[in-house]
Amino acid sequence: PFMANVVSHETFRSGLAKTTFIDQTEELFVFPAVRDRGNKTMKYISEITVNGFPCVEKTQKAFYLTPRMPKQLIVPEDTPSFKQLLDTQGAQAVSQAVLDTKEVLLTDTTFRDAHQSLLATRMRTRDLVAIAKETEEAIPQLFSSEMWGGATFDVAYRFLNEDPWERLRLLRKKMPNTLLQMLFRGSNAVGYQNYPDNVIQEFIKEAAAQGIDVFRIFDSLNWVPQMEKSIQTVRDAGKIAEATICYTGDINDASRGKYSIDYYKKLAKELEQLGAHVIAIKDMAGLLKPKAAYRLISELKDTVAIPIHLHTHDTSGNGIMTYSEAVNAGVDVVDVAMSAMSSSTSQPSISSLYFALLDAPRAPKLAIENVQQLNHYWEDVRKYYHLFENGVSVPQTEVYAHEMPGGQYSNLQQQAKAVGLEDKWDEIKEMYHHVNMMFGDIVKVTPSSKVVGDMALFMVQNELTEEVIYEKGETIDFPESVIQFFRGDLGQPVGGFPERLQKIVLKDRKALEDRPGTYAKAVDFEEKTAELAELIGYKPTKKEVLSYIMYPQVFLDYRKAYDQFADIHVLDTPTFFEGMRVGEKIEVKLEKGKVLIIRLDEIGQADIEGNRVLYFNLNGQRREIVIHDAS
Ligand code: 3PY
Ligand code: ZN
Repeated sequence: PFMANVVSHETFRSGLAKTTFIDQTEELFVFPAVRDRGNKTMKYISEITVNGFPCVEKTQKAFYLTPRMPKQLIVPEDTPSFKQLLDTQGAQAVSQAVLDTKEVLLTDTTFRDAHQSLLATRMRTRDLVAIAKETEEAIPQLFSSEMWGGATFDVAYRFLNEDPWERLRLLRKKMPNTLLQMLFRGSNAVGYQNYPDNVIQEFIKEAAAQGIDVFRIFDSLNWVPQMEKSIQTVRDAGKIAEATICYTGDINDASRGKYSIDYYKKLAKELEQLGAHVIAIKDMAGLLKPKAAYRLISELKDTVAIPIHLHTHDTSGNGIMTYSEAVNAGVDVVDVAMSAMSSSTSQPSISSLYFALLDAPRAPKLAIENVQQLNHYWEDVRKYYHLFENGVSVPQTEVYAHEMPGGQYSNLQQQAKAVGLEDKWDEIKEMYHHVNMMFGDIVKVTPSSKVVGDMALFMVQNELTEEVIYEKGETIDFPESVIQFFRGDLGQPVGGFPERLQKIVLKDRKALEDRPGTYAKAVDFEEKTAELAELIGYKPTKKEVLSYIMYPQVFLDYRKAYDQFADIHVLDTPTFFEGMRVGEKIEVKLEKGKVLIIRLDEIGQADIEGNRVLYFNLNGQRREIVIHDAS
């Protein structure tokens, strides 16, 4: 391609080329494939520059510092690696090693739940990968890094135009000695609905093969039959099955009798008997108060012989105190995040916990100087994501009343805004609590939390009260998610459905009483592969087929965007979210030795149809891109 570029170049053909022609003519080095990618990249940049990033208000692009990287990390003395232990001796050995560790162990959620709960899950792979190796070097004592699953899977495709499997591959490569952990929604996998058993099984097998070591498996109603198959599949794959109890209510509040200490003990025992290697307590809303934590952990430690891993959210501001009590009671592992990505709706801060437990018998082993250096990176990178901040920056103890999960708070706020109910937010939170009670006081976490949220929004929007629902329910069309819930599509809630309301919602539809998975027809993977190949024009990988089965339209839209814009995951984050300023120059490294140097020179006036021309300079050549201005 180089010679072709030379002989076809205007200057060369005109005979005016000097001996410096090759050295000084940058475009000779722009080859067709790169040129095509250059055009696609500029097209994306133009779209964002003119119309802004989807779902957020368009703003002037801010100026950012280059994130500070750790300068000099202290190399900790020989630290046993749980990852090596898993690979050489298996999950059982890890479980035993955790029990044998005197200090409390830590899971770092910065790569998953922290940004899901603070920044609408929008953290890009690029910003995770850039600090992954340093994270492993700085804190090799971690039990695990939670970096995949939950909402990150669909959000990567849906809003970031990137492939979540690629995130896993890259992080696996950068963190070979750390247990990588994912959040898995039992029969809902990484989706919002029930999938056939063979889809659940194939997904787990593939995730394990691609590098996931620890599977935190939960069910959104704490219904054990929905977790059984997943636990077994993880065990069969030789990985760590962390079976989960979602915590709701308050064990020390006698008026919430449904979720008593005995309820949780019985559940823990059942999960242990199903073969869990670890029990997770998932306090997704941050409702576990300090004294209750002491009691819950003490009694669970007496009930089961496997490690207990506690997860909370710091919404109330009491997270560190809850952990401190849990550590005193013997909890084995707790979830924390880098300070700059911690607190409020996220996990408590790793650094705060370190100092809170300093000199305590079970203080975690950490080189705190290393942690603080990593934190500088996060202080700077978080600024890139200011468009997605949820506005909660101070403790909110009203979470004890509404019980909304950390990850749902900002989502529901967005949903409310979208239907013009922004100013009714306080009412919606109250209604959320009220709906929970109407539903019989259920466990609220994805996707059951979404059902409660949808119903609360529906009632506020239509000015419905509980009384009206009981009186006129026959004539009301309830939201689809509410109908599905009462039909048993998500499984059975603790203590069953409230019958009267169920009848009103379902009208003459029939409800399931057993596991939806027993009725779901197995997916024919060969057929799906052929179907997808037809749609995308090449033979998809197993990973792509799984993504397509779980999110057909989202996956196809992602492929379409990929064809249009190529791999825009290589763009720096400020440009990805905010486009370019006139006069700005950026560098885009496509791969080794292939760099696009892009300068935006001018944005033309919109023509009568609303189209604008953006004038770029790409590696020394003038380029124009036409974009429709949707404003
Ligand atoms: C998820 O399922 O994504 C959650 O984080 C639930 O807390
Ligand atoms: Zn969480």
